[in-house]
Parts: sequence; C-alpha cells; structure tokens
Amino acid sequence: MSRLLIVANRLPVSVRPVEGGVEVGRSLGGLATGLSRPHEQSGGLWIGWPGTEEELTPEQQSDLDRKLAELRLVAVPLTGDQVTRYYEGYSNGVLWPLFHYLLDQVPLQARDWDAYVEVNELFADAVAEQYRPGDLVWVHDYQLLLLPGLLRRRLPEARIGFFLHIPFPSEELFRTLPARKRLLEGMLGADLVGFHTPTYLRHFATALTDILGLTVDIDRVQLPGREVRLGVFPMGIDAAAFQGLAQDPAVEAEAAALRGDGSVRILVGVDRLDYTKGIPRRLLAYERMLETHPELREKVRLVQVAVPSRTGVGAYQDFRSLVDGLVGRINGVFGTPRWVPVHYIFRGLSAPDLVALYRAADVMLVTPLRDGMNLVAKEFVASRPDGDGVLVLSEFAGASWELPEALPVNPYDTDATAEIFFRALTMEPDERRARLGPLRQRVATFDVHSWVTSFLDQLERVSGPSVRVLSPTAGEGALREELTRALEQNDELLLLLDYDGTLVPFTATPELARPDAALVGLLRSLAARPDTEVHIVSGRSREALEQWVGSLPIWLHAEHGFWSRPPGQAEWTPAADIHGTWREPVLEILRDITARTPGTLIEVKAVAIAWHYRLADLETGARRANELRIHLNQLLSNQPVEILAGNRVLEIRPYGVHKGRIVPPMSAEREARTTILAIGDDRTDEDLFASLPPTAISARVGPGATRARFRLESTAAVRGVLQMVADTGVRADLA
Ligand code: ADQ
Repeated sequence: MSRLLIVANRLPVSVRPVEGGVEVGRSLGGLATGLSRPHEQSGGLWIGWPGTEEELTPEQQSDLDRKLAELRLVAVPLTGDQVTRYYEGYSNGVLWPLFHYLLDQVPLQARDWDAYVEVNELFADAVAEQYRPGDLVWVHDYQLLLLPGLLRRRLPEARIGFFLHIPFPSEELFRTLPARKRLLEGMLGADLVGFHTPTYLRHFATALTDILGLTVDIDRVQLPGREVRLGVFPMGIDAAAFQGLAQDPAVEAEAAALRGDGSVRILVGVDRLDYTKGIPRRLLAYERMLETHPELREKVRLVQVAVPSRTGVGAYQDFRSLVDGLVGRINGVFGTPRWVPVHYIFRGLSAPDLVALYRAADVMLVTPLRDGMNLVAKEFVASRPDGDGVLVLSEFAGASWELPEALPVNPYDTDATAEIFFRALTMEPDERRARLGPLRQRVATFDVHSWVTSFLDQLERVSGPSVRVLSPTAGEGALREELTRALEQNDELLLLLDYDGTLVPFTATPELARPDAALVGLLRSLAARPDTEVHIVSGRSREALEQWVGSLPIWLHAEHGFWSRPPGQAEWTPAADIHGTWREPVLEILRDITARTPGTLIEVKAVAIAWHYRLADLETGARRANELRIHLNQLLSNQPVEILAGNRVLEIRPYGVHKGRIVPPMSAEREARTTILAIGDDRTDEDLFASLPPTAISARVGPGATRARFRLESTAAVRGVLQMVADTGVRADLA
C-alpha cells in the first residue's frame, strides 16, 4: 500500500490554546472518519491548517507540534490575515457562492485572489517537504484548486488525486471568474479529478473545452505527455456507525421521548447555517403548508437545527438574522399557548442527540438550493433501522442522483414544496417502507469506506508505474536500434500500420489523404520483402482503401477493423453483424449539427459513421464534439454501439469492434520468430497496441499518453523507419 498524503484545508482536529500548551481534540466529521483507516494503515500524513489564527507562544507551539506529530498531522500555519483573505475572502466569499449558483452573494469586487494563490503555494511547500517518491497525494476541495498544478511543477512524477466536495457549476457560470484559466489548470495538475455526480464532471469537461480549448474524451483529457482522468465518486457516510448509534438503547429512549404520544408529527431539518442549505425557503414552504392545511396546526412541529458556520463572513451574519426573523414570524403568527410551530436550535448537536432526532423524525427535510452531495440525507437514512420515515430531498443536492426513492422537491417552488411536505406527512406506511428500503441498502453499501477505497484504487490504477511508462520517452533512435536487433534475430515480419496521421499527414478533408507515389512505392517494397505481412488498419471506408491501396499485395482493414480483406481478394469479411437501426437517428443529429457548424462534415461508411471537425474553428469544433457526444450517449445508451473520439473526429460504430481485433492469433513458435511492428497516432490505435504481445514493437506518432513503447515525431519519421525496414529486406534478400 502506498503512503497516503491527505491534503485538506483543515486538519481533522480542533485546537484550543490553554495556559502553557494546547488542547487538541479529534474531529469526527465524515471525511476524517473515512480517511482515518488509510491514513493510519499506510503510515500516511494529513496536511492542513490546524484552525488557529492567533499567535501561539513558543511553549504552546511546541506542544501543538508534538501532539500533531503523534497523530501524524502536519500543520500549515496561517496568519489571521491569511485566514481572512484566503479562507473567508476568496474561498468562502467568492468560490463557495459561485459554485453554488448564488451569484448575488459574490462581492462586487473580489480582492483576495492573491491571498488564495499565496496560501496554495504554502500548502505546496508543505506537501513538497513531506513528499517521498511513491507516495499518493490526495488533495481535497475548493480551497486548494491551484494545489495540484503547483505540486505537479515541483514534483513532476508525483501521483496526485483531487476531489471536489462541492458542485462544479455550469461552464456559463464558471467562466465569469477572472481566474477561470488558472483554476482549471490548477485542477489539471492531478492524475485523477473526482466529483460527486456525472453532472459536475460534465460541467468541468465543458469548461475545459470552452475555456482551455481541450478535447475531453468522456473521462479523460490529453495534455502534452500526460493524461488526466476524470471520475465520479459519490461520497458516503459511516453508515454502520449511524446504524449502531440508532440502535443504542439510550438513543432509542431519547427518540421515544421526542415523539411523545405521537399526536404531533415531527419534521426535521439539520444543517450548517449556510445560505446554500435552503433554510428560509424551507420555512416559507412550511408556513405555506400551515396556511393551506389548517387542520395540521398543533398537529405538526418543525425541529430545525442549525450549526453556526463561517461566522466571520459578512453574508453569514445577515443570513442568520433572516432565519431568526422568519422563525419568529411563523411562531408569532401561528403559535398558540400550547404549540410552537418551529422549534429552532442554533448550535451543533452531539452525535447521539442528532441520531435520536433522525430516529424521531416523521419527515426529514433536506432542501438545499444547491449542495455538492449532502450527507445529512444519508445520515437520516442510515439512522432508521426501523425502516420508517420519509426523506424529502432537493433535486439540487448531489445526493438526489443516488437517492431517487426520496420525495424530490424543487426548493425554489414554495407552493409545490409545501404540497410535498404535506404528501410526506400523509404518506401511507407501505409506501414509506417501500421507498426507504432501497435507500437504506444503497447508503449501507456505498459508505464512506467504499468511497475512499474506490477513489484510491482508481488513483493507483491511473497513476501507477505501469501507466507512467505509457508516456514513453524512447524516441526514434531507440526504436531503430530495437527494430534492427529484432529483424536480425527473426525471420518473419508483421507490420500493422494505421493510415491517416501515420503514413500520410492529416489533410483538410478525408478525400485529400490519397497516397502519394512515394508511399505506394514504399508499401510495395515492404510487401515484396520476404516473409513479410503488411496490414493497413484504418478508420477509412472499404471503398477508400480499395481505391487507394487496393492494388497492392497487402492486407486491408477498414472501419477500425470492422471489415478485413486478405491480399489480392475481392471479398471483405465483416467482424460482426450489421445492426443498422441506430443509423438514421444518428445521421439526423449529425446533419443538424453539421449544418450549424461550418467546417464539419459527415463521412458515411458501411457500418460506422464519422463526424469530422478538423476544418472547424478549434474551440467551436471541440465544444460541438462534446455536446454531440453527450447527446449521442443518451440516445444510444441502449444500443450496441459506441462513440469513439479520434483526432478531431467522432466515430459511431458497433460495439466491440476495434483495431485490436485484427492482430492475428499466433502460436508461441510463430511469435518467437516474428518481429511485430505496429504504428499509429490516435486513440483508436491504442486498442491495437493493447492487443499486442509484450515483445511487439509499438510506436505512437505525435504527442499524447500512449501504451506504445516508442514515440515518433511525424509521418516523415514513420516513413524513414519503414524505409529502413524495406532496405534490410533487400539486403537480406541479396545475401
Ligand atoms: P457540508 O456543506 O458541511 O459539506 P453536509 O454534507 O450536509 O454539508 O455535511 C454536514 C455535516 O455536518 C453532516 O455530517 C452533519 O451531520 C453535520 N451537521 C450539520 N448540522 C449539524 C448540527 N446541527 N449538529 C451536528 N452536526 C451537524 C460539504 C459539501 C456537501 C458534501 C460534503 C462532503 O457542501 O455537499 O456532502 O462536503 O463532500
């Protein structure tokens, strides 16, 4: 297991300076619980701000350092000014509201960017100081968006993961940030960037395309010499702990006391007091329900618990008054000597008290205006071993993607929300149980431990040593040496060559890529070489290949290996059945997008359909390609077809047919006496490289991460190498 360096704004402790030293208490938040196992077992470190702003005395400082070291925590000390500007100013004053779509909370002039950069640099220094080769670094959240990029510069070989705990907003909104480019570049310093939901991932991908002009291939982005993977990892909770606590007799007794004789039904809200959590609108909806259903008066009670949060940020102080005012108004208007409609608690509850409240709730109200995930919803579900209780869940919480059996609400629609509250209160027990059952199952299975494991497993996979060699530095010289050696040893030669971008340079339109006389001559002499099989495997149609190189005594594979034809034969054999029902709807979409995007065109092949955007304006082409892919993914989700992104081309083709399938099966003896040389330049050729035996010589043309062992700079270099191969053949022949 690699050593894990966890990097988050806060250390998982609270620190209180006392006479002659400090008191350090462990915090029991979800992240701390989930990460404690890998932190301990890997002998890792947690690096972050200890939460203290005031100057500590030397005695207190050394006591703090000692206590933190015992817990394997490393402090990044921040001054009061840094906390005010980096944490409260930029992180919580600008990024937090913007990423939650609450533009009205963003100050007219954001001045704290420089402090944000400065503190991210401090974190980078602290991580670099602790880093040892082989460590896994896991950076968390919006306060440290620049950190992966800063680390990548200092530690080019480091394995870095980044997880965003809050939503990634729509690109239209994100691009309002003046620092948008630097923030994206910062995140791209990681090998793996994780989000709670596919929507956030999609927004991020669109931002990369529109703002940085990058092509995103669903879950990966190619950068020069490096690949960044994107993934969806919905965070879970320590479900077993909540379940255990909910069954504790003391907690059960407290829940029973809260419920009393059951004549007053309980609605519960539990939140940090944050304007994203939707507390005012929840109160308004509750008020509306009391107006429209007067029969509920004195029969229901809303217990709203709000933990004070970010009290140093101006917006939060105003917000507190707003909530206080609404609670006062509702209690003033509807309250009676016997009944208080809203029971408001402005502080954090202990875990047992919190779980007792979850257990006592008839209806749990989780109605944020926007929330990355929202763990309260999951905590409620895990705290109901009785299988009863109704969860009302905002469709703008990340959790709603995973918890579809909850009652969904749009918290911006007060009238509808009030009716949903009413429906939740009057739901039949059978339906309540039928909805809660699957929720409990999911929350228990995908808990915080499985979240941590799946993120770290994927980070190991995408950044491990076996992947690092995917970016070979071995160039043409090394390839020529190895090839010469292999050709001397082996009698037979198998050449597997891509066409566009490998044998001929890219051209503006597909038709212009016909082979020149020199290439035809080169292929002819390769084919004439003794014991040599030449295969051209291309995304092109059968007709194009036939027309251009059909007269040569070589194997042809059209449409990425869907059709194959041995030398000198007229018949092409398909690799699979041709299922055509998807073609017409796809063509319709492509015609539409082509009409709207100058410089793009459709290539209709016998089985596949390709959409080329090489001639389109760089940014528009990439943006349209992303849009198209999302659209087609939805349309084709039940079809046996896949969408493949090549070099400024999208191809839609039957599933499981790729260039790798043309590698002929070989006996061990034949493999031992055969030199295999495969050359290609784009994603589709990676399938070919992946299917080769380990001794094969593979080369990628141009930049980009690859499985190939060697890299060639250009089509000219490819032809040079092939000429060398042809020449060795002549010499062997003459000898
Ligand atoms: P938060 O915005 O803090 O987290 P949330 O996921 O709901 O939101 O977690 C809040 C935590 O605080 C819960 O564990 C809850 O039990 C606790 N809590 C809230 N009110 C409390 C109270 N009154 N007393 C005691 N405890 C209370 C950010 C993102 C979320 C994302 C998490 C994790 O904003 O969207 O789910 O990170 O990624």
